[in-house]
This record gives sequence, structure tokens and C-alpha cells, in this order.
Amino acid sequence: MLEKKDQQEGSKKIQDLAKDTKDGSGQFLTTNQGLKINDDNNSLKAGSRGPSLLEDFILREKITHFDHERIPERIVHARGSAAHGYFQAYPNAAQYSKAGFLQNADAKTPVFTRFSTVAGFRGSTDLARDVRGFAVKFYTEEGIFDLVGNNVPVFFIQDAAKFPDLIHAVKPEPHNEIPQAASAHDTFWDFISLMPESMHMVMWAMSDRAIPRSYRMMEGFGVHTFRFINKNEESHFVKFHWKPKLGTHAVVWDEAVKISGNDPDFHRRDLWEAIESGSFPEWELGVQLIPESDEHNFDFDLLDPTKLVPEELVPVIPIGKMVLDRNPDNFFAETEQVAFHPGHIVPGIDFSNDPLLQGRLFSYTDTQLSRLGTPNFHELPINRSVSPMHNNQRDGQMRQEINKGRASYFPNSLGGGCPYQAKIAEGGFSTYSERIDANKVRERSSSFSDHFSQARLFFDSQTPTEQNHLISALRFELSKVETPEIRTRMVGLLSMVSDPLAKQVAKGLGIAVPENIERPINKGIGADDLGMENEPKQAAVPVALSPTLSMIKNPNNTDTIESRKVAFLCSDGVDADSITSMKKALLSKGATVKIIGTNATMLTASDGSQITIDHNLLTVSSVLFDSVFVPAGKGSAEMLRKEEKAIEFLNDAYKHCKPIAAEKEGTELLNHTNFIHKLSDANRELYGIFTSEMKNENLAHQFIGAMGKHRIWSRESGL
Ligand code: HDE
Repeated sequence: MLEKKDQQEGSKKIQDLAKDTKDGSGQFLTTNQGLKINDDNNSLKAGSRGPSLLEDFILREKITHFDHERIPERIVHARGSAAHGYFQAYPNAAQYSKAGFLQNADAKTPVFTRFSTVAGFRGSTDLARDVRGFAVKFYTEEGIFDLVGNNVPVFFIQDAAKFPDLIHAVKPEPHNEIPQAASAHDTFWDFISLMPESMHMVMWAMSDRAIPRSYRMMEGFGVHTFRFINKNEESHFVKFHWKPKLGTHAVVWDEAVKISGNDPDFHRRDLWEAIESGSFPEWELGVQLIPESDEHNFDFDLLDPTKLVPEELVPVIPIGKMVLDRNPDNFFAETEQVAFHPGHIVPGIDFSNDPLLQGRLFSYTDTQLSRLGTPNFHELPINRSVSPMHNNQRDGQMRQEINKGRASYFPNSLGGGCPYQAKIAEGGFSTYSERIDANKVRERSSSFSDHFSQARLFFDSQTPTEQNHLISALRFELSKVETPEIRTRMVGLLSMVSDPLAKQVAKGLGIAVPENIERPINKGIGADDLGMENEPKQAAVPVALSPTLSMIKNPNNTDTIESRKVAFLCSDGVDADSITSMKKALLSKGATVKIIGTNATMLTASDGSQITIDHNLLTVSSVLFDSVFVPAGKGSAEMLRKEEKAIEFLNDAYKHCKPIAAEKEGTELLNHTNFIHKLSDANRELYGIFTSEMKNENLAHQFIGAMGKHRIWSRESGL
């Protein structure tokens, strides 16, 4: 029997653990009706060994609720992670749009931002090769504004009518539901090979943008052209950009595959841990503004969502920043139930006639009706507007609001005419009065028909490293395709983008670039139209190269190592001083250090001190870190040499171009890797390997400098 004192201490410990949960603060367990439960462990039976009784309303309520815990997952973007934060406008923002949340640089507008993959199911891996959703809900004083974008500035298709086809093609194939969260299969490439308009987006999706290092290191884009309306009621076309403070970075494909096995929650965990540790991710919101008078001054159509506006033509003006500083309290209630909608706008923002955007305006309410089950989804706490909501919409499933009074119609006299309409001067929304004079037609504008110039601009703007990654990605994906005709058709389309690209991909597939390109069936446009025959092979774009399209050359990247994760590979006998001094240097730059040991608990250092282990080597791999340090300590190096996993850890870090440092006896461990002997002493540092046979202050400095570059790409090209 426990002594009373022990019992009290035990329950105090549990209460301490539970102090951050509402239900842990000394509440009784109850049914949904508030009845206090006396026994939550046993069902009601006829005798302790007898059958259960149907009368057991407590069991029935608990199990019924459980049976209904799942709701339909999102048809696309099912896998996601989110965080709360705020948006703060810069003083210049007010001149561009009359939107209330852009007027006051001292005000903070709450936001909830959800990042996602597109194709995978809710439980799929974060590291799938896929576009990422980047959806921001602004809780403004004038109502909800949702900026529902992606981490890629263009889209696969030009018209909403093709969206169900695109998604059917990319989702697991219908007969066997294979493969999960992957575009590398026949139906996807069959569709793409018949849709030349997708070629620009294919470049982005096959680039490393589709395997980000972190949600915190992704750009975001509104994709479509929207409108900003200023205080003088003038309209500008606008493209939205989110630029991450931590730079735009990716992992490499082999790493992505291994992360998926090691930690399928890699991005979710990364976002969560960064915020928990106080390292709040931050983005700058920028806009490209185009006066109405310039609408037709580009070689592409501003309404075509497969085109971007090169930053060299129209610069991105920063107008505010977003900081994510709070993790959700409950995944389901917030991240799962949040309902975004590109049609949620506020005065000062309006739509363009982009036919993809126009289709989205219908889809998002419709999908919430089947996913959240009621037109009252706006009443869920995460979706609720902070500006008061008054209208005559009534009833429906799960209605929360208890509306009072008799008048639920407008106009009324019985309700005193309330709620009444707001004048524009009072903040009432009024759609931008755009002149439309046209025939009702079902057709694609001929200004949408150059599908290749911007695809080529993207490919040409990449560094050789990035081009190689893109070529490898296409080789990988198309090698998984089982139907030879699809591969050939794809290589044909790629040759319309870039001959070197097509040749390299074809070589990897063991086929030739077709001489006469097969005309895509249906061509994504009306059956009576000619489509590709009219297209210039490589039409001129005024911009030949755009460095902002490359992640490596991206002018917005800095050399910060804030929140980067460094693995210290250690075992018993490690030199405690070596750990302390390197750790101090890294922490001073905002990096995170994790001690990887050969057990799950403690290391005994060479001076006898005890060092807490963060991860057992058994459970991690270098793909989960940004760089590796092997501290000094003879005993430690000798123990690690016998661990196959430790050598693999280093080999992988090398393969994935990550900086590696080793001090004194730690350098010995590197002699057992498969890369060290390929490097001369002179070129080690060039390839991001920093070793020091003695204690050396400069080691940390060099290591940090290399980490600031993200990866040592010279390894891929140089050896
Ligand atoms: Fe979406 N999209 N989409 N989409 N989309 C959804 O809405 C749809 C498109 C995007 O974190 C769905 O609530 C159509 C472009 C994001 O909750 C659905 C078309 C872009 C998210 C839907 C598009 C996006 C969605 C599924 C073509 C980039 C996740 C669940 C006309 C600008 C939001 C839901 C979140 C989600 C339909 C095209 C981004 C079914 C019909 C282009 C980031 O309504």
C-alpha cells in the first residue's frame, strides 16, 4: 500500500504534468451531458463475468462518439500542419490597398497558417515529391481574408474544368490505390503528357522546390492574379509572394526518401519544435503591382495561372510580415477543421478573371459542406470571424448561434431594419466594377497558348546542380511509368522546353528524343481547335534568366543557421570540452544541437562527467539533421568505429552535401567513411569537411560558415 504522503506526491506530479491542459485542472470526468462518471474502466454487466447490458448509456455514448471521430479528409491537401501567428503591415502598405489590415503598421492581425502536401492521404509522409499548400487565414476586423496559395507560383492547368482530371490522375490509381503520395506512376504522366499547358508547373514540381527542407524555408505564392483596390477606388493587378526569413531551401531526393522512413512527420515536427523552442518562423509578404493600363504589355496573359510575372519585370514590394508564434492546442479542432476559401476577401482585395481562380470560388464552400458536414462550418472556433457576424442565414445542422427576434429576412420593419447594409464608406464590400462586353463562349483564350517559354526560363535559370536534380527527378518519375508510349510522349514535350533537358532525360530512360512530336490528344482545349500547331516552339520572353527562380542563387537567401539542427556523434569516452565549446559556438548563432549516443540515456565523458543523450543512434539518421560534428575523445571514436550506423550516418551526410566537422580523435572516425580517401588534404575544406587534429577555435567558425550555405553542392559536381 502507498503511504498517504506518496499518494499525494503522485497525484501532484500528474497534476503538474497536466497543468497546461484544461481538463487536467482538477475536473471530474463526465459524460457529454455533464453527468459525473464513477467508473470509466468497466462496462455494465450482468455479474462480473456476465454479458454486457445494452442499458449502459455511458459505454454507448463513449463508443458512439468514438465511432464518429473521423470526418472525410480533404480531397486534396489532406496532409497538413498549421500554426497561429500574426501579420503586421509595413507603413507603405496602406497606399496600395484600402484593406483595413494593411492600414495600420502598429496593428497585428491574427493569422492561422496551414501548410500541406497535395496528393497524399492524411497519414502520408511529409517528404513526398509534391507541391506544398501555403494557406493563410487572416482574422481581420473587416472579416476573414484567406490567401490560399502554394509554394510554387504557377499551376498545372489553365481552367478549373481540368482540376478533377488532374487530381484523379495524380491520386493513387483507382484499381489498387497505389502509389501513395507520389506522382511517379502511369496515370499522372499519361495525363501530363497530353497536357502541354502543364509543362511550366512540371519544371517546378520536378525541381527541389517539391522537397523542401522545412515549411519554414519555403516561399509562398498566391498563384493567380488578384486585384488591389486603393482608397481612390483605383485597381491594380496584384501577385502575392511570401518570402521566408530563413531562406528557401530543400533536401535532396535520396534524403527525402530516407526521411520518409525515418520520420514521416519531419515537416510537422520541424514546425512544431521550432515554435515550441521560441524560434518563430517569419515571412515577408510582398506584392507585384501592375497598373490596369499595363494589362496587355506582357508576352503572356496575366490571367493565365501557368505563368508568373518575372521579378525582373515587376519587382516584389514588401508590404508586411507574418510571424508564426503559437502551435495549435488541438490538431483536429484547428488544423483539420480549418476551412480556407480563396473567395474570402475583404474590401481592397478583389478577383481577376483567371478561369482557374473563378472555378475555385465555387469549389471551396462546396467541399466544406461534405467535409465538415454543415453550412455552419464558419461557426467552428477556428473559422470564426473576429468581426461580428449578423445576417439572416438561419438553422442548419450544428447551428451554434441562438438567434433572437422574429425578423430573419431583409428588408424588414419588425427588426427595425436590422441587420442593415453597410455603405462603402462604412466598410461595405463592393465588387470592383470591371467592364465586360463579350460573347458567352466555352473556349480558351489564344493568349494562353504559349506553354513552353516560361518552362524554359525556369530550367535555364537554375544552377547546374539544380538542373541535374530536375533531370534526375524526371528520370526517376518516368522510369516508374510502365507504359513506354507515355515516356516517349513526355520526352517529346520536354524537347519543346529545352533540347538539353530532353536529351538528358531520354538518355536516363534509354530512349531517343522523338523526331516528330506526337500531338497531344484533346490538347487540353476544345476538340475543334488546333492547339499546339499554332504554338511557337520557343517564343521569346523578355527575360532570359531569372535568378529568383533558382533556390541556390535566390537573392533573398542569407547565411543564417538559426534553428538548423546539428548532430553531435558521440559515445562513452567523448571529450566533454570539445562538446561544450562547439555547442556554445553553434548556440550563439541560434542553431540547435542534439547529442547522438550509443544508448538512450547517458554518456560518460573521458573526464567522468555525465552527458545526457538526446537520441539513441539506433533511432536516428543524418537525414534528420543539417550537419554533423564528431567531437574529440579517443574512447568515443573507437566505440563509434565499430557501429555500422555511425559510419552510415557520416556517409549519408557526405552524400547529401552536408557540412561535417571533426576534432582531434574524432577525425579518426572519418577514416572509416567511404568519402574521405577521395579527398586530398587540400580540397577537404572546399568540399565542406573541416577537421582539426588539435583544439582549434577556427573549426567552429569554418563549420558555421559552411552551414550558412545550406549545402556543399561542389561535392556533387566536383567528384
Ligand atoms: Fe485548391 N482545393 N483547388 N488549389 N487548395 C482545396 O479545399 C480546388 C488550387 C489549395 O490547408 C480543397 O478545403 C479546385 C490552386 C490549398 O485547408 C478543394 C481548384 C491552388 C488547399 C480545392 C484548385 C490551390 C486547397 C480541398 C482548381 C494554389 C489546402 C479541401 C479550380 C493557388 C487548404 C479544401 C487547407 C484545398 C479545390 C486549385 C491551393 C477541394 C477546384 C491553383 C493550399 O476545395
